[in-house]
Amino acid sequence: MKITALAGGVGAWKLLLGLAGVMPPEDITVIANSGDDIELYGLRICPDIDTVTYTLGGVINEETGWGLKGDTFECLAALARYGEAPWFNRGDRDLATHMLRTTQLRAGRSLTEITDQIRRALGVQATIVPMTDKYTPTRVVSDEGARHFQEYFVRRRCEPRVREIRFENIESAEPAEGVLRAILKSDCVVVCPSNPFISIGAILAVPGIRDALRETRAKVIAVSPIVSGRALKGPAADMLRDLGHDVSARAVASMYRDFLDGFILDQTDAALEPEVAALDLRVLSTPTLMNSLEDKQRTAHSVLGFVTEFLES
Ligand code: FO1
Repeated sequence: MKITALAGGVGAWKLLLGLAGVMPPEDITVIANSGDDIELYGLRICPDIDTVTYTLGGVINEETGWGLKGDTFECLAALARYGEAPWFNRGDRDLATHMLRTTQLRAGRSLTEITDQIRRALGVQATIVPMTDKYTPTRVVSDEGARHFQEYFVRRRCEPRVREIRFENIESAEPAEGVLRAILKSDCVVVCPSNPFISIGAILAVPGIRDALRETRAKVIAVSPIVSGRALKGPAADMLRDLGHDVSARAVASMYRDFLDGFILDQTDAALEPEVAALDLRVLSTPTLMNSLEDKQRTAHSVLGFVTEFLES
């Protein structure tokens, strides 16, 4: 079975690790959000691409969900000695990724090519593609003005109330090479339990991607990023509230319903099944909290079981 996963943020890496452990990883294509990308000290940083790559390469820092396991921060300490106050903590080995990427971009290579080179170097068998090769940084508009997403997320710890989310230059962006084919040719598309506005929203905003999701013969299913009215990590719940949605898994299912075939709720939200089914979606409630590797693989098995049932019906 060929699976394409839409992934971004800290919600996705656990499910991806689970899937790569219960199916041939070479049958997985990950379309990674690149809206979180930022340029600092002249270097292009692609947090969600790196989180997916590091996760599937077995080198992710599992405590934080970003950066490299066991990395050091000597470069940041050296900058601080010069009076700098870096608020975005890049590890020393993580910097190597940013340096290689920036040099290759300047030499005219695409983000897609560079992402592929890095994942192969880390022994990742799954295919990883950015949603687009264009730099389309996400900006969060609050009463503090329009700030880069990372300023909102890291520097301001998601405190400002969100008024609007903008994806810079997204109108002229095109899906990266292989993105539409992955959506149209796979058996199943899994929307990972990522932030529906920031991570998944950015991917859906790339012209052509949402249409492909509506058109594909693949079964499209999403795993809820909201469990019992809360986001497990990150600002998804705050954003649902700030942007006028009710803070529930049903609200997320409703946001995706134009391209979704099925929705997976956490077992604690089983009571929402009728409301989600009323959106003309197939629905499954199952444990989706993923802490141990067994949890991750158990949830991945449930996703595959749900999809298989779908494909056979
Ligand atoms: N998140 C933080 O909360 N604090 C950081 O200092 C930080 C640094 C960082 C460096 C590289 C990287 O790839 C990710 C990093 N992140 C950090 C996480 C990042 O903000 C998130 O992974 C996503 O952008 C959220 O989806």
